[in-house]
Amino acid sequence: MKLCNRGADGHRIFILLFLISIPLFFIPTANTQLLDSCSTAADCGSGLYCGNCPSLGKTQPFCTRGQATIPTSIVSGLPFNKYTWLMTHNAFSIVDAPLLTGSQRITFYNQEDSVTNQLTNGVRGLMLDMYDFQNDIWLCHSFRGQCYNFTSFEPAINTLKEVEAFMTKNPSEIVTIIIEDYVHSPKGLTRVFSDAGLDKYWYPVEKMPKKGQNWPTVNDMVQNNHRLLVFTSDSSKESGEGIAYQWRYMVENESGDPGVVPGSCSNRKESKPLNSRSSSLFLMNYFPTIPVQNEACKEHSSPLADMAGTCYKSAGNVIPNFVAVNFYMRSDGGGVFDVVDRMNGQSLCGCSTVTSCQVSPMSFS
Ligand SMILES: *[C@@H]1O[C@H](CO)[C@@H](O)[C@H](O)[C@H]1NC(C)=O
Ligand SMILES: CC(=O)N[C@H]1CO[C@H](CO)[C@@H](O)[C@@H]1O
Repeated sequence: MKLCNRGADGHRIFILLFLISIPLFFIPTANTQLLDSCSTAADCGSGLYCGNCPSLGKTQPFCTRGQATIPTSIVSGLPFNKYTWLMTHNAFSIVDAPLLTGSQRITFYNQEDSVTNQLTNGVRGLMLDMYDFQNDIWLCHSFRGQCYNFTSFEPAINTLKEVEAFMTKNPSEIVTIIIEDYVHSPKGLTRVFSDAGLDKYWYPVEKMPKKGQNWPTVNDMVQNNHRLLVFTSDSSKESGEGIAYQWRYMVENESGDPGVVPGSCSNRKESKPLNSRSSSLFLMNYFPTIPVQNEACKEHSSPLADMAGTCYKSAGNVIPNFVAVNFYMRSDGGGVFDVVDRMNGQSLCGCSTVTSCQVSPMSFS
């Protein structure tokens, strides 16, 4: 039997909050709803921000979703691989990031807010490109396996410390990091993660399911403090440093432009076929090769929902565990947040969206 809450959309809750707020604040215009017009985020209700989408002909700013639902706060106790998480592609490649080497940067940007803000908004997966640079490990959006001043962002430890601070403050949250790994300095990655204080949350590679079995439940992972999953694209790091080689644990369909062709969802060449059952995690890439801020809201509207259906079929009816996007907050309303909620609803309780699932008695917040 399906246990879905009937009519449990934000609507009723909003009206309730609205009615409560009137006597308290006497501001009848407060708590503007999704899609209402706005001039700043303060005009919009909680979890919303003030966005726009000129590429869909919407010239006036309006309230759009800006925060993910944390699925474990509604349904807990299931294996980690039953959940879908929002992931930011090149989480570090942030518009307006300071120029630490003094050189102008010549590269593409993929996000607009800090990693701390991304995590606070419910992003639980970060894609980071790591390089040897200036006798340290840096995050760079570069090419040919080498970082230059003009493609550099910041020392990796800065971002990893943001992750550490978030995980320490939020002891029941699980975070996944996927490294595009160009680091050759011996034990360089091991050192930077441990210097950031992240080794205490490390999920041991020897405990990762290797034959497509279920992962432990999210509750077990939290109880054991195995809350940080790190994957590298460099296969030698698994035996060398105990860092999981991504392609042993995960299938991934094609990224970049081939990943956004409607009706097609092919695996990228490093990945096993999407319908392979020998990996229990599935990452769905959904971003064009060249990121364009003003186009992202269009990409995150109906084409994303359609693609989610296509990839679900290609993967043999498996729902993605990670949906990786650029400019994650951009949408024409619900965006990637709604898509992830629908995926979680389907896989966690068989309901149309996760907010319709009945709260499980064992839920932790
Ligand atoms: C890169 O930046 C550093 C300062 O951080 C500077 O010392 C170095 O000369 C720069 N390299 C080039 C090639 O501009
Ligand atoms: C190798 C593999 O699994 N490829 C599949 C990727 O998805 C498309 C459908 O979108 C299938 O046709 C391929 O077989």
